[in-house]
Amino acid sequence: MKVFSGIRPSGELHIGNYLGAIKQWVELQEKHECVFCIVDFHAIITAYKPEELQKNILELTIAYLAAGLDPEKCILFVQSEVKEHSELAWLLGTITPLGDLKRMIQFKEKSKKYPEHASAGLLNYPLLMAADILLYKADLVPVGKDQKQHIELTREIAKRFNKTFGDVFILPKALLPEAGQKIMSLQEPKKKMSKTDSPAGYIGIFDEPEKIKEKIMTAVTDSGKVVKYDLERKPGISNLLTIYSLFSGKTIKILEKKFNGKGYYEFKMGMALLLIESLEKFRKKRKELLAREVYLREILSRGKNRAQVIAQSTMREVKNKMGLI
Ligand code: ATP
Ligand code: LTN
Repeated sequence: MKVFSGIRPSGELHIGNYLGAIKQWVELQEKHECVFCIVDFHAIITAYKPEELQKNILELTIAYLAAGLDPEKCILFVQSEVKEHSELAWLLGTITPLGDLKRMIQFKEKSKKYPEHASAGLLNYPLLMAADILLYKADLVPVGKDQKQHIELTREIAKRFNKTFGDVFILPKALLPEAGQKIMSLQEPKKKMSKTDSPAGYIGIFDEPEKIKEKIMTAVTDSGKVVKYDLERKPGISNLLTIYSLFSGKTIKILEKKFNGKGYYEFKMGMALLLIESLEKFRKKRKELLAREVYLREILSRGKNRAQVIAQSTMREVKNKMGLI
């Protein structure tokens, strides 16, 4: 099977990105042909600082490697370095109804949250994402739940292209983890944990122990005392239980039993210790990689060359079918 996925270099990677996406990528690279991208063209559709973008790209490369991606087992590259992505996005835009783009939840939410950035780029974002996936003829796209709708749209676009011009594209499927597909904010447990929200709402995979502890201890819960999974009435505790369970490998039922009769303080302290320990290997690896910029650039350059070969071959087919060459 072929696998493609990407993350925007728009800030620190958090445990939601890890549990929803990267953890699956690390497993998939063992058995499948995987391409993982740093989608910088997707990062510039909302406010960003040009002087920080290159640093964010390198930080995300470090995060990919620290979390376990192996450049010998998968292709790692930066989206804007393979120009076929924007070229295909343009072509796909010519066969995509405007209404399909306007009904995307991410477009609705982000244009409401940042009305000053409700640009054509934001509206067209899913076309670029579809191009990313279709160029590599990916069967599977491992992502968190928030991206499912974009992958369904990608399927529709691929179907429409194949029907109009002849078969080129594979119809991709979203691959969501069984648990952890939507980790919620620690401060607003009814909202998704997000790297562009306030840092108190997320735990960065490289956060220092003190910070992890502080964020967990101040995570919003409820006025009760019982550590019990109840999404409706206890969204904060339920979210913490999900995270605890995924990092410890213990089921939520077992955790409820373990903390039966103990208050939230003890539960949170246990969780802070677990996360500090679980994330330590990431912090350690990051420190090593920070000093190896040349090595990082080499990985991205090799990834770019490998990705380009695939992307150019698909573009030749696409242009041929569309009568462009
Ligand atoms: P931003 O705040 O910039 O929108 P984000 O935190 O939502 O960032 P993305 O770069 O949009 O992160 O997403 C990267 C990957 O992580 C995607 O596959 C996405 O589905 C997944 N993901 C993001 N947030 C979560 C979350 N809270 N829980 C599970 N998966 C998530
Ligand atoms: N839109 C995604 C990032 C993204 C992506 C992709 C994910 C861009 N291109 C291709 C999977 C496949 C997001 O906001 N997380």
